[in-house]
Amino acid sequence: MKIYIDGKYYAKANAKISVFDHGLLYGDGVFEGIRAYHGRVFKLREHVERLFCSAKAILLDIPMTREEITRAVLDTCRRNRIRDGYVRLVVTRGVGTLGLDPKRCERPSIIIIAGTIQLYPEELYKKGMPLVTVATTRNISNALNPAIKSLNYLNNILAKIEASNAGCQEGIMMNSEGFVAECTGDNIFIVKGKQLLTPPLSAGALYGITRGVVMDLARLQGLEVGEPNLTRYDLYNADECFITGTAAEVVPIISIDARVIGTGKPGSATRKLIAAYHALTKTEGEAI
Ligand code: PXG
Repeated sequence: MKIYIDGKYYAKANAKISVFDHGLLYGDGVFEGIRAYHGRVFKLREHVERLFCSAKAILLDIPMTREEITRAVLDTCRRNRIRDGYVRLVVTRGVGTLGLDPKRCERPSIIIIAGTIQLYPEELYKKGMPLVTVATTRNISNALNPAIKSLNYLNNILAKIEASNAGCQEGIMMNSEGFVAECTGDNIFIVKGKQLLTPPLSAGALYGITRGVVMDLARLQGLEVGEPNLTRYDLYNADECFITGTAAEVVPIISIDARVIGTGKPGSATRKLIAAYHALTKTEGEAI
């Protein structure tokens, strides 16, 4: 495995950054998780754009252009002979002092890891997954905006621990007003009649790339797509439910807090969207 750090490639054992990097000391940095399918990197432009938006929000000046980052991601995939895999793109604030001040950090570091991915078992997509809601509230936007894909993921990790303790692989987080925000590493959708609904970004959701793709596919399939505030009641009484994310893709949800969703089996709209998503990953993306 060859890992990219600041323009150079290192073997896994030698791919290291300083203990004084504020990415480690304070979670001060931003990241992206990206998939490669069939020798192409899926939605690379969108991921690079979101990385720059996250960086801008934390006043971090990435010392490379969008084009340079794009080329570096593709080159890292090439050097690792990745055709199907997962890319982790990280920008840290860089080496600084033990104080908080990011101005004292020398230069942001850019890290690209291109590897394989631990996928959910195929069976899960056919049978569906149970979910629980968790007590940990999603970060409020005025504190740490969930739109920023920052290296500080403790809010999500605390929620993930709760879900895991309850025997679930994902958990649903509410915002401080009690509306549904998103899952710990995935966006959430419900189907109600002809409508496909997902929480608005203002409810505390990440602007998910998969979320956007699925909304476009749903419109093509004749669904009305909306982004209203949703409550737990809305989830429990949905016809269908699914979650989306780069790693998970589209996973059907069959129960939430022990309430059976719809028929208790993946619904027809969900299955159609899973098929359409797979078809897209077969044909789209930047060639490695
Ligand atoms: N919400 C959050 C909080 C995320 O971290 C998504 C939604 C889905 O976004 P995309 O753009 O991927 O459709 C994410 C995705 C994991 C994991 O292990 C998930 C993410 C990052 C790293 C790991 O589940 N982010």
